[in-house]
Amino acid sequence: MNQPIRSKTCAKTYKTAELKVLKILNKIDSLKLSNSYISRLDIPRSNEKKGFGGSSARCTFLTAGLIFVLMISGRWAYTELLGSRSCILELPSFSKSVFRPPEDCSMCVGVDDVVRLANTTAEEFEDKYAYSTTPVIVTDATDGWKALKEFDFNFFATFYSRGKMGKQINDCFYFAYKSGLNSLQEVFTMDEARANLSGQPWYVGWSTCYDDETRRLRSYYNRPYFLPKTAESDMVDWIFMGGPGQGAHMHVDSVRHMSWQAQVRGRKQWELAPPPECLYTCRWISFTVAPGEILVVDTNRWYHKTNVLPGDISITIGAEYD
Ligand SMILES: O=C(O)CCC(=O)C(=O)O
Repeated sequence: MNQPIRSKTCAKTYKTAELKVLKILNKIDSLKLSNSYISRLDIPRSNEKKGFGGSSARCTFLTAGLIFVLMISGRWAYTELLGSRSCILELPSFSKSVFRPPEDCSMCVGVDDVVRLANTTAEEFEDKYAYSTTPVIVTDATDGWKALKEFDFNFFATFYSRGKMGKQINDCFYFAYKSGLNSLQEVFTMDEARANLSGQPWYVGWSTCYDDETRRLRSYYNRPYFLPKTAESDMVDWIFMGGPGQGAHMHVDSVRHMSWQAQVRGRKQWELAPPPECLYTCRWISFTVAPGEILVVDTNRWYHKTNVLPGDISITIGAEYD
């Protein structure tokens, strides 16, 4: 009898905690406080240790235990009964950020701004930045890219109207954000005024998932020259597109590797927030990426949100590298 009641309490505690953190982040955001002001705030820390003995700790422990048991039994059932090596239970993606291990705040202490670089080398980049948590913008890595001239809404509408894209090599990811557009098909059949950014605002993102799709898109841009020589990128690219005032909400990723993102059109503002456990020791960072610039940031560790600035449609293309 007790178990369901406890689980419900746990879920509620999580939801409340999550909402509180989001409220605080939104409040900080709406006050437009400078990074230096936020990091100087005298915030009482007497509650910091409470979590380890109180009901929230019990909830964490119980929920983690429950999930662990479910995963193990799911895996066992699948392997034994169906003879497969795949997992039967896929955790929802939000659980990855809820259950991520606490960060070591040395990842963000002293990282106060984005570094702007030009004329670097793959060796220097690998040495100093490729696998670090310092966000970097490389300003000279898209020279000669056809994408800069040719990518716009109509390019992608035509590109995705051609049907067959080869062999599927990955899951196809699509993010509607607040657009209400539920698929790429809906994106590319929206009315003309909206597509031209004079109707209801929209912003969407998606990953490539067919081999010819990625291959054909890659003929419009090159592998950034500064990536480490040995770094591989799989056949998956990410595209984000939409109008001013729109962007991705604050979140942290759970992808496998570091990634780069080239701003092909438009200007986009990024805000990076330290993980919640480092909010008192690290700063928020905010910067703008302009057309032709490439951003490299560890989105698995920095919480991040984006906002397209007034002007042109924003189109970015990027990929992970190992
Ligand atoms: O480019 C954007 O607007 C969002 C990118 C993002 O959220 C990501 O790469 O995880």
